[in-house]
Amino acid sequence: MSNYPSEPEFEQAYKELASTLENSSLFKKRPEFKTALAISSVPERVIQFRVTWEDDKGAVQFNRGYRVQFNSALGPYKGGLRFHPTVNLSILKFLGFEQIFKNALTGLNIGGGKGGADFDPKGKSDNEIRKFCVAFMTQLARHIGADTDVPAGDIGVSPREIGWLFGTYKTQKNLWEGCLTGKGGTWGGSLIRPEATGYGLVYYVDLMIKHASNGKESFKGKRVAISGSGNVAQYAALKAIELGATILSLSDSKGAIIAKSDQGIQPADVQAIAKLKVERKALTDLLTTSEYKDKFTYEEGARPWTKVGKVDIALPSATQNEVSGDEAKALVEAGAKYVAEGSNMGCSQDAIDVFEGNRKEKKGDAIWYAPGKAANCGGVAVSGLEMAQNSQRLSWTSEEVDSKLKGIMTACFKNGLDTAKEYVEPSAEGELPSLVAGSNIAGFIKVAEAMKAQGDWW
Ligand code: NDP
Ligand code: 8G0
Repeated sequence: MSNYPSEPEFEQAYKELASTLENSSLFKKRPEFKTALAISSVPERVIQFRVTWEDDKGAVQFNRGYRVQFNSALGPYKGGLRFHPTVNLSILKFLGFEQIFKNALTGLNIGGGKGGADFDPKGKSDNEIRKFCVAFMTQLARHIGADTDVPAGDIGVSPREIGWLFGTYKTQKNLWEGCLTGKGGTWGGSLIRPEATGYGLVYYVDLMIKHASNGKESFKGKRVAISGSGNVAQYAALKAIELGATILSLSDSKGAIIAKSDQGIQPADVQAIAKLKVERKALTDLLTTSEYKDKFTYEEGARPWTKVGKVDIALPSATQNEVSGDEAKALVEAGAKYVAEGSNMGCSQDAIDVFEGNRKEKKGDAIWYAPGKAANCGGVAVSGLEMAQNSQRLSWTSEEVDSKLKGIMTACFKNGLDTAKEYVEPSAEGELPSLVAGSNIAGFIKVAEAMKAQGDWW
């Protein structure tokens, strides 16, 4: 029976975490953690507000705005803002809930939150988007701050929107402080923040490959299917290409492009797509020229997973539930050995069950699944580094930030691996540890201990 009939996405995220804890030895060793789990599933605070703004015709428009301040045991609430017509409380609660444990896995002092609005930037002018950002922050400003809650971008919120939001906050509060991350590099943003999620994802998968192959293999020569064509997908593609991989696909909400040649999607193609996406256009707009028609086939309304042929690595990087159980089976059939979520809850529970089942059955030769909580934590980690730089009023070089990002991804991978070994009995010798169970347990223990110390449960 459902405890959250009107919040299916939140319920899915909660059950995914709870089931991995329940199927481990955690509650046998620490039965009191059951109370901590129940209490941590209720947000500390949920803020909902009305956003009215003026469109280019001078008419009034309105949207629903939200901020879910889920857990502040480890630090100020931290997590992105999503502007997308599908945004609702269930989606923001699932994102905020995952954010708590992901942020714990970064090893930095950041709590978990998420926010956004059911505003659709598509089909809006720059002027309308700016007006919306001003109206949104006019409401949100009273609830956030550098030591309270530090939002950032997410789907539909790029550095340009962060600029407009930041300017509104600063004007309203008369305060220049690190109240948002993902700011421009010349005015308080961290270098490498735009790249961080995609790069971090690839660094994480590189560690998976090296671990599973005993250091014999790397990204070199691997065939990689990627979904999405926004911030995460673009930088994951660029880093994987740099490490010698071939990118088979990218996609957007209308369909997928599949590379025709063995060379795959090239850096110049990714740059062209990045430019297109700043203009809020669809991938189909790219295919109006003969240059791109010769390079790619277009699969209308489809995700790439069943369209790419033989594949080694799958990186869902668009949105939640973008790999179904059947698509997971198709990926296994197509030879995929690694699946890592760039997107949050990119895989449906059915897909996770397929991957985890295969891992248990096939020991060393299995498909290995990494959850978003671990694999995409590089983005929020560099946001945490941006907060540290803002507090110190100085900026680190790209090399410094990139090297810290690599260190954080390595520690996160090792933490998930070691925690799985400690709390999950393998079904057979030689089985790869469950990164989903290990990462969930490691993140949860850290948060639960801090909550207990602060009197949130006893
Ligand atoms: P962007 O807005 O830059 O890009 C989103 C991409 O996903 C676009 O290609 C978009 O297509 C596609 N997309 C969005 N919604 C849907 C949908 N409902 N169905 C199909 N395709 C969709 O967002 P990001 O790249 O920043 O975020 C992608 C994912 O990664 C999200 O799940 C986000 O939460 C997660 N993430 C992001 C981090 C970051 O630092 N940005 C950090 C960690 C996770 P279209 O262009 O047609 O709209
Ligand atoms: O930097 C952030 O706080 C942020 C922004 C967008 C997404 C995420 C995430 O971890 O999902 C974090």
